[in-house]
Amino acid sequence: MLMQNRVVMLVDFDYFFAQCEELRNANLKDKPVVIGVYSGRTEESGAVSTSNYIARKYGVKSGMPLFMAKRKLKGTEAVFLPVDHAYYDQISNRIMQILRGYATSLEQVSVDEAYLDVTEQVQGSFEKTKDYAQKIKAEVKSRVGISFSVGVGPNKLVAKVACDSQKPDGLTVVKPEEAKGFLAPLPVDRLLGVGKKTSAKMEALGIKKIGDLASYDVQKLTAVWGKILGVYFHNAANAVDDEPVQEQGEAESISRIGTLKQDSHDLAFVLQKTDELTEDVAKDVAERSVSFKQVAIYVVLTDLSSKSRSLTLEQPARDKETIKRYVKELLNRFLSETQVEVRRVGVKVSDFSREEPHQRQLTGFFQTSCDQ
Ligand code: DCP
Ligand code: CA
Ligand code: CA
Repeated sequence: MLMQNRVVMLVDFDYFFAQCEELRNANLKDKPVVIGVYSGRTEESGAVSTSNYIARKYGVKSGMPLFMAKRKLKGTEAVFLPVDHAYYDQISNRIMQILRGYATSLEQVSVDEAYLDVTEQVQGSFEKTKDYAQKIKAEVKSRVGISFSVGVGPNKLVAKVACDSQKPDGLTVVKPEEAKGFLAPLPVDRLLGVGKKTSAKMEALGIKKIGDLASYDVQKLTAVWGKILGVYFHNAANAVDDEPVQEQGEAESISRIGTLKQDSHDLAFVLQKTDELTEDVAKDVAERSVSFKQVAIYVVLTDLSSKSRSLTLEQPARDKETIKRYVKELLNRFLSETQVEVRRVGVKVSDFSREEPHQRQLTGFFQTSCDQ
């Protein structure tokens, strides 16, 4: 089979966790913002998850201890915030959903990264990809408010390196005939799978740049790293990568979590909040056109302990009322087991399938009959 010229895009959201925080609090935008993972041992202990580009100018980096980031930002108006994964997942899902509409296949590789195969959409033309990428950027910016960087190439490997070469809000297009030349001057560790150890070993062999690796004898590479890895390095350096953009299965769950206006042990009061959350969960379910078989609640109590309860339905469902009914049942049971008040509460559906729920055909039947 003749391999058609592919057009592959990598989308990587800019300073993602920090940008999400800026989105819900515009006051942060002109200040250094650091998102921290607090280990909980002392108030200060923990590491930097990410930071906005203002904080990066002061030398703040992901993985750095928080006390060090604080030291670097001393005297500034820096804001430190704890990670809020549920919120970032929510934003990520919304963007991924939009991106899906622009590609034949989408492969999500992390919360803030996805490969898109857009060959058909741009008719295999790299000339058209710049406008196409701009259009996607503009739509995500206006609908969600998040900016991202894009790399376009003839395969995933080149798209990834292209994306990394210009951030934030970058757009880098590398045509097939430019790919080898684009990679050649870059250090070998820019290739996926070449870490510190490997690059040190390569340097000892006189291989520093990707170009050095591309022209290095492949037999010698396999002698050192074995056949699979040796051939991979050789191909990668030569911009050869046939890995398809592969849809992963459905995301495991859709959830929302929120804080009650006041701590409470009252079922009706807590239900007001979960009903509100269920509205959003149900919207996502409808948008993704999936059915779920599991409904769960997540509860954070005033003593900060957290609990979850779930139940499995006999038939897959996709409607809001089903979620509300089972959330009520789960909450009712839960509240009767504890005296402690609830502080935060979450709703989650999971165990997805795409099959139409049994009832829908019936409901559809009744609706059409009534309309007539
Ligand atoms: N992350 C983390 N710890 C790390 C690296 C990343 O918790 N050591 C999290 C926070 C990031 C998110 O993953 O927001 C995505 O990671 P990226 O490496 O893509 O970094 P950013 O999106 O923050 O910044 P960039 O603009 O460089 O992509
Ligand atoms: Ca990113
Ligand atoms: Ca990333």
